[in-house]
Amino acid sequence: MAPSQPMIAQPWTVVGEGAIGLLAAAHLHQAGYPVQLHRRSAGSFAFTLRSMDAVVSLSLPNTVHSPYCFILLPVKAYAVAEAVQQLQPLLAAKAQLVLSHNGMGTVEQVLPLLQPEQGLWFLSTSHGAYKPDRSTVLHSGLGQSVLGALNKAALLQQHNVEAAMQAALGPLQLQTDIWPSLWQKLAVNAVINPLTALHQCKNGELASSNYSAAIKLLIEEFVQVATLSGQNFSVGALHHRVNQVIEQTADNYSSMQQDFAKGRPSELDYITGFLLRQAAQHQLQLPAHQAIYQLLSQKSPR
Ligand code: KPL
Repeated sequence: MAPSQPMIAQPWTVVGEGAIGLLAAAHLHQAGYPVQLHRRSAGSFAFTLRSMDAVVSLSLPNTVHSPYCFILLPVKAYAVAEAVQQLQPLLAAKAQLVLSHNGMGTVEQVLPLLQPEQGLWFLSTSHGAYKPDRSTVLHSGLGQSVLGALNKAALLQQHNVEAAMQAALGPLQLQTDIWPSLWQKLAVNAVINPLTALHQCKNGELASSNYSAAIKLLIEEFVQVATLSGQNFSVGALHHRVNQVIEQTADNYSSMQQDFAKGRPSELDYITGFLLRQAAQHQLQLPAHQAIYQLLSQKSPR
């Protein structure tokens, strides 16, 4: 047997100071990876990570080293393309970029912004984290993640990216085709997020019979557009998954509920909006998703 290679922990740059990004950054740091944050304000960022079994305080430097070789970009879908445009001058020729957000439609925006040898990945996670204040991150729900390469240049660095993301947001499953997982997550988000944003309720309230008809319609329409887009799901299996997430996150407010409550931009255009754009390409109408999109669009800026 060949002697095993010593693992070299590659430096990672985490963009922003959102809860999931800081959770990942803290885990990478604990696993021995050099980590820096790329954020607007200068100076290092000190924060405390509280999880079920530990409290850790750490301070991470702000972008000391460039070009960046390994980058985790856990920013909201609507901010991804602009963030990549701004980062591009700082990226190494063979940089590996990992996107992680709700919704779909950013991969098509980002791929043309990359150079031929820059790799693109998507990580979808069910870890729950939030910031009760600016410098505290609460790891509120243990989850898992799936990771998939989105271009050929990513495959050349598979080992390094997979090992780091395992440390950051594991347990991690590497998928050769990440799209079915992203569509399944989209189904959950396209039901729970707009309904909770519209009715300003917790996820668990969707278990009430008041919402059964709306949930059924949204899932049926989702299956129609997914099928035309080459993704086959059964209504029953998606219903089961949506109910499971409603139950598991019953006490949470969805990210879109919170965005609307706080008057912030939301991922509506990358969740419901994405479905409507896909449907339009196939001359398909999605009346339930269309109605919820219109109601929410009137409520707040997207
Ligand atoms: O991903 C979520 C979100 O809030 O954005 C769900 C799964 C709906 C949990 O709330």
